[in-house]
Amino acid sequence: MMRGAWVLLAVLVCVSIPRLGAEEVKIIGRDFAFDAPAMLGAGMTTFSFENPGDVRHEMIIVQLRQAVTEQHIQEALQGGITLRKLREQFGDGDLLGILLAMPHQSSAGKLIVNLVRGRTYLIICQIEEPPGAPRHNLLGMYTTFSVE
Ligand SMILES: [Cu+2]
Repeated sequence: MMRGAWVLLAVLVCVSIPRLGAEEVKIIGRDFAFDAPAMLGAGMTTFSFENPGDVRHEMIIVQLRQAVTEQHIQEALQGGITLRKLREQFGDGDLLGILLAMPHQSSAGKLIVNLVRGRTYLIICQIEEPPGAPRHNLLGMYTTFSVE
């Protein structure tokens, strides 16, 4: 009887544990472009970030509002929009998270995001390095991916 209860408890615990990080996706931040998939599946997704370049990079993830495209983002960035304004104008909610990676290293942490089917997400780097350089997104360091 007691043994049966323990088995039942073990089954319940296993069933109720969310599948955190079931899908892992590596984003690569080069000097100065992202290598990222154009399409990802919905659900919990673990992002890691690798920097093979010679300067520090970050990857910020933002969920975009419906009907916002990479073209909108490109035009806004070329117009000199700040990240805050970009998020307010085109983002759906706050930033989802940031990963940072030093040159020739991977980020120390990972980022788990629950990707929503039918939505588009922006990945962007705002860093200005070396000193005096333009923000990396102005050099091409942004991209979008869609979730199916
Ligand atoms: Cu960068």
